[in-house]
Amino acid sequence: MLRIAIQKSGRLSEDSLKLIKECGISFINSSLKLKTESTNFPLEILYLRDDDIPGYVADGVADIGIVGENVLVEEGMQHLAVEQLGFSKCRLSLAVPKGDNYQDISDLNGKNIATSYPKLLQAYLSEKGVEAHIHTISGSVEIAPSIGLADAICDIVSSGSTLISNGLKEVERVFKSQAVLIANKELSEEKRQILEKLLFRIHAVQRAQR
Ligand code: PRT
Ligand code: ZN
Repeated sequence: MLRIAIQKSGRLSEDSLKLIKECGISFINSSLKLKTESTNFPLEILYLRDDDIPGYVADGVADIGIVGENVLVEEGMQHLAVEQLGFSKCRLSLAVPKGDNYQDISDLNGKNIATSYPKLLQAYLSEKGVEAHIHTISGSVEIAPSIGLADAICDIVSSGSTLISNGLKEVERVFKSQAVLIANKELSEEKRQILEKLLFRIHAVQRAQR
């Protein structure tokens, strides 16, 4: 039996479940349960917060998982990645108030930047030779400039409408992300064979969608 961790409820949940179903794997879907077992494939599903998934897979509590690359790389767990899944595409971007006369990244020297992704942001700023003050906050990042907490933000963007409605404009793309399948590094031979079967089916689903 292979154990997969997917997000319990959020932007990855629906497409993660859809992929598993498209692989021909059936299970009883109850939103109240934290664990379900497939009725026709040796797979058990654990429903977790997305942030906890890389750690659980690294520790072997779950064998495999589905998580956004943004969370995976921020947590320093990119070595667990097995396969990009092509959904939940988004980007981590820097944004400033729309009235700012922003020229280039050097404008951020000495500025306060609010983000939930301090490591990804720091790596980007270091690469560009910019020194800024990073304020790590866990949510509602977009309101930080309007309440005087920061001069700029670094947050996940997909359509861009959240930035617009908070009077911000996107000025730099820091990281491109999509959902990724991750796996524990020390799977037993039996589990590795189940993973191979699952990957075979995932590839078939991906081919059919092209
Ligand atoms: O509760 P849990 O911890 O499990 O979930 P969460 O709230 O931390 O994550 P969730 O469900 O919001 O996102 C899960 C993953 O989906 C993220 O880690 C990304 O990989 C991916 N993803 C894709 C997104 C978005 N698109 C997205 N638009 N994650 C967040 N957003 C947010 C963003 O933070 C901003 O507030 O949506 C807003 C921007 O959207 P637009 O369309 O207005 O630009
Ligand atoms: Zn989360």
